Amino acid sequence: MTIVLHRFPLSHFSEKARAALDFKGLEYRIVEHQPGPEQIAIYRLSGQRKLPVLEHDGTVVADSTEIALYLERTFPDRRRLLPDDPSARLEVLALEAQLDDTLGRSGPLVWVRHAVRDERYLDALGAATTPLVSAGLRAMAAVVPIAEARLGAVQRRLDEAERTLRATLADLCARLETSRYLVGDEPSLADIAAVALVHPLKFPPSRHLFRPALAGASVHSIAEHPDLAPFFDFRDRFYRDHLQ
Ligand SMILES: N[C@@H](CCC(=O)N[C@@H](CS)C(=O)NCC(=O)O)C(=O)O
Repeated sequence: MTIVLHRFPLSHFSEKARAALDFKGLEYRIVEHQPGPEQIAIYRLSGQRKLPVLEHDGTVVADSTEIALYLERTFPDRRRLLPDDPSARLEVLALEAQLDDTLGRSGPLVWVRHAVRDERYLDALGAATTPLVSAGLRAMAAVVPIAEARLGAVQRRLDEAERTLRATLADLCARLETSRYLVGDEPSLADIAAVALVHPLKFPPSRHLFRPALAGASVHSIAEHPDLAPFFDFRDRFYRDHLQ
């Protein structure tokens, strides 16, 4: 049995699929890709251009949710991502879908907005990623603040993404006041989605980071905000307890 995970190094959806593999306790190999012309190979493999993509014994699965559900179906004896109880199961699936939509879509926009203004973070990424990624970030750092200042539509879109992201993380903090995990007292796919989809906002304590030096690098204004500490503390604990 060989499992291969194709990912982009900083991608939060890729991290969600990887976290699901860890949670199930499966062995796997990671193949790193870069956005751009390499995506032709991803298209040839999976019929679409996005990552993550999983290969397992001749089966190819795209999309982080599909990958998690495939692993759950294929390895039912491993630790469960979904509860047996039908109503808890629905709640987990609904929260996971909501997080894909909120953190998944708003995260990259908020990340760009704040990362380009965070010199410490840009330096950490510059030292720990490829020259191409570093140059791309520096180029965005020059362009994004100007686009935001001059184009009302850009500013409105980023404001909306930031409201969504902060409200979602505040909701997750509230959930953690009343239960050990996001849905009840057992970890599930909803937790996997939440902890992984904030990936580049604060790189987790994981041995599968693109570079070990990324661990702990954070976009300060979001990940170190005291109101959001309960969630980011939970996130780091979850990695230590359940992932690698
Ligand atoms: N719904 C997909 C979303 C995957 C996705 O958007 N991946 C991004 C990286 S985080 C990507 O491949 N972007 C490249 C592109 O859109 O060409 C999932 O859950 O896996």
